[in-house]
Amino acid sequence: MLVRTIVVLSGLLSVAAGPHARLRSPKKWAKKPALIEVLTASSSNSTAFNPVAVAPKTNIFISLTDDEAASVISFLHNQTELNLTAAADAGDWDNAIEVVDLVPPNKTDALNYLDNGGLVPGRFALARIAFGASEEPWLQDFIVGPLPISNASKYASLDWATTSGSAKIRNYNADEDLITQWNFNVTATVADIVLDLLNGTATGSDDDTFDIWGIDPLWMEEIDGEERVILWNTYWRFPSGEDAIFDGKFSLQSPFIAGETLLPQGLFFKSDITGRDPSKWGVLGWVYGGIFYSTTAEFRKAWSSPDFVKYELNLPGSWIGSDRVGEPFPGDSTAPPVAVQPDAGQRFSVDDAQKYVEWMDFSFYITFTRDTGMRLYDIKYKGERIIYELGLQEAIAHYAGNDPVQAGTAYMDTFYGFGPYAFELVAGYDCPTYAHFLNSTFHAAEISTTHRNNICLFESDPAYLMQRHSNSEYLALTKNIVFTLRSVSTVGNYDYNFDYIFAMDGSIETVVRASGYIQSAYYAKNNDYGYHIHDGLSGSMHDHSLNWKVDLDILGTDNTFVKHKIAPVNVKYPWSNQTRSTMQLQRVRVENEDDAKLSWPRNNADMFMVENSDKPNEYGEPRAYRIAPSRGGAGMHLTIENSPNLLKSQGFAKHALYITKQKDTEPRAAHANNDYDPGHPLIDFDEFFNSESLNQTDIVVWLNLGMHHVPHTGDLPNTVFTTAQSAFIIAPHNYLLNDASRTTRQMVRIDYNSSGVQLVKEFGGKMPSGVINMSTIQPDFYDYEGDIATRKFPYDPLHPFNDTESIV
Ligand SMILES: *[C@@H]1O[C@H](CO)[C@@H](O)[C@H](O)[C@H]1NC(C)=O
Ligand SMILES: *[C@@H]1O[C@H](CO)[C@@H](O)[C@H](O)[C@H]1NC(C)=O
Ligand SMILES: *[C@@H]1O[C@H](CO)[C@@H](O)[C@H](O)[C@H]1NC(C)=O
Ligand SMILES: *[C@@H]1O[C@H](CO)[C@@H](O)[C@H](O)[C@H]1NC(C)=O
Ligand SMILES: *[C@@H]1O[C@H](CO)[C@@H](O)[C@H](O)[C@H]1NC(C)=O
Ligand SMILES: *[C@@H]1O[C@H](CO)[C@@H](O)[C@H](O)[C@H]1NC(C)=O
Ligand SMILES: *[C@@H]1O[C@H](CO)[C@@H](O)[C@H](O)[C@H]1NC(C)=O
Ligand SMILES: *[C@@H]1O[C@H](CO)[C@@H](O)[C@H](O)[C@H]1NC(C)=O
Ligand SMILES: *[C@@H]1O[C@H](CO)[C@@H](O)[C@H](O)[C@H]1NC(C)=O
Ligand SMILES: *[C@@H]1O[C@H](CO)[C@@H](O)[C@H](O)[C@H]1NC(C)=O
Ligand SMILES: *[C@@H]1O[C@H](CO)[C@@H](O)[C@H](O)[C@H]1NC(C)=O
Ligand SMILES: *[C@@H]1O[C@H](CO)[C@@H](O)[C@H](O)[C@H]1NC(C)=O
Ligand SMILES: [Cu+2]
Repeated sequence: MLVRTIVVLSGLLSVAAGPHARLRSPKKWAKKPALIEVLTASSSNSTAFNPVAVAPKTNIFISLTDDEAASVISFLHNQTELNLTAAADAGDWDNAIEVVDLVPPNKTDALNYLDNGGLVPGRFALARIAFGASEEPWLQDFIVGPLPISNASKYASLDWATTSGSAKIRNYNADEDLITQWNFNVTATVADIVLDLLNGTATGSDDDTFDIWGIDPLWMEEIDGEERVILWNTYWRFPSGEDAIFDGKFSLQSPFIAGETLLPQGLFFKSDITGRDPSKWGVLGWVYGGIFYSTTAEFRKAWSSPDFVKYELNLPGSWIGSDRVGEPFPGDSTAPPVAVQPDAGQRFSVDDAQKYVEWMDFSFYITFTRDTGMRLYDIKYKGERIIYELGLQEAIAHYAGNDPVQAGTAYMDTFYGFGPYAFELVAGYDCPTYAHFLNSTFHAAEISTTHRNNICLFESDPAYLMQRHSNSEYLALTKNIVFTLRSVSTVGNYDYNFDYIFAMDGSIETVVRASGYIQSAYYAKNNDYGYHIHDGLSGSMHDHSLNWKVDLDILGTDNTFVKHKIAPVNVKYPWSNQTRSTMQLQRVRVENEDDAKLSWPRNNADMFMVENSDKPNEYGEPRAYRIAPSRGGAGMHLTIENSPNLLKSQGFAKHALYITKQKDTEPRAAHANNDYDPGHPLIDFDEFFNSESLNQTDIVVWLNLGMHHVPHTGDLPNTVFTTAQSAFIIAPHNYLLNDASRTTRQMVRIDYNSSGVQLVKEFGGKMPSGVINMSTIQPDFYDYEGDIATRKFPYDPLHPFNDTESIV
């Protein structure tokens, strides 16, 4: 018998030292087994695995390097007709580069390179420029290239990647500094009222009590036959300051405290900010306690009257900080179970420079964009591409409320970007200490910012098996070791955790979870829009709707989306005279874009497949990948029908999923600049639908994850990931002839009879061995370094300008 040194850890890595099968005949079972034979199919070889991969092909999707970004910025500054000002010096009335990113290669060119030995596709940059030097300011996307910049490089408006036909979008929000000034001019007119009602000040000085901000996107309203740009603002209390002392016992984590979005104060004002001349702007009214006052004078008069109703204050306190409070849980003072990587050897390989990854039968390329953060390309399984592109498109958070700010809020978060906020992850918390980390870079405001360690890759044991079976003679057990790719973006108040989880059965799960602070509402008269969750506070109800592009390619690009329906039917059989109520499997092909806006069926009665109808398996069933909801509100979509806030920018958020024909001109379901003018978006997803055939052609699935979020007291101080998560899975379906996880060595068969275990069959899976020094796997939180930022214009790589603050 083999003698092993077994390290028994609690939790994820516990190694059974003896049989733990359920006891069928306890007395006999208790006997010592006569013979234990340990078979290993072949001795495992830990030195043979190389954790460093070499990408078989250049990562043609990889983000621009710092040098590429610098050369694009320099090139654009040389184009005198763009009249650019260096971003660091630019004001509202200048033209300046906002973002530089990659324009991914067209798919046909990419496939020609990846599959047919064709040329590396030309590399092109996206440049997003804000044109402020105009009475009618706008933003515009340009394509610049080919890279590297040479005399052959050109720039052109990136019109073909829009549905509007023009990469220009009006900016009605160009004068942010003036708007801030305007807000304080307005708040000055009611300073005495605010001191009385809210016990604080908003003057623009450092010791202010209140922050002033409001709706997003801006609202358009026809007034006297003219379209006006409307901004509703409200007062938010800064969480720091004297109020932070609560009961003389707790103090907030000042000055690092967050949580302003838990401190709405219930006073709102409406401004007309049309045009660039603030002398033409105006205050169009106030709201307090659900009552609208159309002028400041009217509001003041009401406030002075004795019957004016004042509502309870919403003040900070220990309830806002996320530090530990309360009696400790019993047993919680000892270290919890922890996962470790035995043999100090990771079982996947990474090409760090090319951001190429191989794990078991999977391989893929990673990229990172300013708008959407981490993305995956060319996901192959057993050497065959199954997904060309997988990544987030947009994340809507659509609020509702009795007040004009909550009713006016419908964030489209790519406007802020998932890239800028995908900060460094914390080993030991965000990811296991043994995870492999990657850096990512984005280029905004002519600064290249590298987030160190903001993507992690790791294997883990989810602590439930992939397979098991037992009878009175044996048990067969297979471990479920999964591989996760993770990144987290803290966009304002929310922290979005994105996971792509690969499993040995050939499935890939896409998971999004949200934590962080809710954006809440003042409680007064808000009962129909959320729960009363604290003094003066309502948990403002809202919908999260996050859209993914899933460009599946099953055995080539000619694919069809087929609904496999579990259908109730009445059948009369030749062997019976009675008609029976029963069910059947029905296949319904989605052959046209007209039929391609889908919802998850009632009772889960449809299984959705992406199949290659021309590539059946040996039993004649088309080989397919199934796409299915796997956690939480997968397939949920906006509750609000035809949102007046989002207008033509919400086409992808009305159904569970959509299928369209793949087109280079339709690379994205949404555009980060749609938020500037949602009624006239650059990309209106509805325009993708033009009755095109989807039969055995290159199709793209656009799928929504999200949740209807009605925050309750358990969302204070922060929403927890456990209930705020949503996921879909793709899994092989008649794709292989068996379950692919049978390939893993991490399985065991235990044969037994009433005398005890007679045979243990292993399959080359290695037991963890040796001794673990726990101190070597303790995270060092002082390693947390934050970002590296380098200014690109003027560009001096030898004397970098460093800035650790985040860039919007
Ligand atoms: C172990 O790896 C070495 C080096 O790659 C190889 O020569 C040897 O055959 C392997 N042994 C087994 C049992 O796989
Ligand atoms: C832009 O012009 C400057 C000055 O003429 C030159 O040094 C630089 O190489 C140019 N940049 C590019 C990318 O052409
Ligand atoms: C160029 O931009 C500046 C502001 O940066 C502006 O004053 C000037 O009028 C612009 N020139 C042209 C030709 O548009
Ligand atoms: C990519 O496709 C678009 C739309 O067909 C086309 O206008 C553009 O020129 C293509 N880009 C390249 C680099 O070929
Ligand atoms: C552009 O062309 C000029 C003239 O032919 C040449 O001197 C220069 O080196 C070229 N620049 C680049 C970046 O290729
Ligand atoms: C704010 O008020 C000051 C002083 O009256 C005035 O000079 C300034 O133009 C105002 N700003 C805006 C944006 O209304
Ligand atoms: C108002 O604020 C002052 C100072 O900021 C504080 O001392 C006082 O207790 C507050 N009053 C109320 C009713 O909260
Ligand atoms: C990430 O960046 C740090 C700091 O520049 C560097 O030391 C490290 O090697 C990078 N990591 C990878 C995986 O490239
Ligand atoms: C159906 O009913 C007919 C008439 O009663 C009878 O002849 C026949 O055998 C029945 N068929 C079966 C399958 O029971
Ligand atoms: C759809 O494709 C299938 C498989 O290639 C083919 O049999 C069928 O005729 C096509 N349907 C139409 C309407 O073209
Ligand atoms: C259990 O199996 C072993 C090996 O086949 C056999 O020798 C033994 O008699 C069996 N015990 C019983 C109780 O059947
Ligand atoms: C910026 O960071 C680099 C690399 O860490 C360092 O060498 C340099 O001195 C820093 N520059 C400034 C201005 O802080
Ligand atoms: Cu939420």
